[in-house]
Amino acid sequence: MPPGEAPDVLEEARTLVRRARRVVVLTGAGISAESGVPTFRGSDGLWRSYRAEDLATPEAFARDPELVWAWYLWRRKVIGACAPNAGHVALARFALARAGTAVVVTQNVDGLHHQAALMAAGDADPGPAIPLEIHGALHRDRCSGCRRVTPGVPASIDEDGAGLPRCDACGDLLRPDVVWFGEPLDTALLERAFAAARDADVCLVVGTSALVHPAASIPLATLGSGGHLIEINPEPTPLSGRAHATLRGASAANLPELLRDAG
Ligand code: BV8
Ligand code: ZN
Repeated sequence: MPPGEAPDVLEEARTLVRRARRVVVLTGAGISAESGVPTFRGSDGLWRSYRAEDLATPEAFARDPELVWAWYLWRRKVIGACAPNAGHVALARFALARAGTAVVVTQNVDGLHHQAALMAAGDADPGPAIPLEIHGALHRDRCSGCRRVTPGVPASIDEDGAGLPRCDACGDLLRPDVVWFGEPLDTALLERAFAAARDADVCLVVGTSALVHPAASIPLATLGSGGHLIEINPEPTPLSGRAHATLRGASAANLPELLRDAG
């Protein structure tokens, strides 16, 4: 029994998942915490005393592209040394076993769900476990001008003083291929996420403070269509009051327990 779990709540949550025809999962930075990726609003989330909301904006990039690129290259370096944890792998195995009736939606840009899907699938098709990355992906760059998407420049680029990375096609500044505050999310991806949530009998919310919208509204779509909400988080969130079962603990221990033989 993972720490912080009462047997009846875990059993109740396991029953909800086993009985669910369709499941949607929404994850946030907390699912990657045990892989060593700093969260956004936890004590480890600061970088040079800046908050994500200060740097992850078009205004910050226009004002000081060097500072914003330094933050992203630091994150690219940190995340490059991180691997999926037992929570990512359990979720990927579950999504593969459910073969299309379990949809993973993530706010994370660290790519660890995608890596876990490839690990869990082996030679099989990882498709059912590939997440909807609604806030983009840190390991890709996008051109500020022509929007061309390319593999991310190496995190070491700032060490050779090459200056700001520019687009080979049009010469405009590159930026990380992520969604900044004040920017719209990809509408097709977002609609797929909300459609999965509306269809789901269970929404599993893992490791998010549920403060960032529109992502934090995705679980409400499951509730709105009569589904159940299960939350895994050591701390309470604005969604906790709507949860039918709350596993008040870390996801790397709780997810494998919750999803054991639930595929
Ligand atoms: C938009 C990519 C419109 C970049 C990110 C007022 C009210 C409501 C909304 C708004 C508002 N004012 C402004 C808004 C809109 C704004 C918003 O929501 N702001 C918030 C701060 C109030 N949203 C936007 O701007 C969005 N766009 O609305 O556009 C529009 C439409 C048309 C035209 C123009 C505009 C864009 C939002 C996307 C921002 N980009 N990331 C990057 O990564 O650099 S958001 C960023 O926060 C990350 O994606 C992150 O995932 C996300 C949410 O944070 P969490 O994942 O929840 O992480 P956090 O650290 O907060 O929490 C971690 C949790 O894990 C904690 O609860 C902790 O207890 C738990 N935990 C810790 N350890 C563990 C654990 N859990 C389990 N196991 C553990 N071991
Ligand atoms: Zn370009």
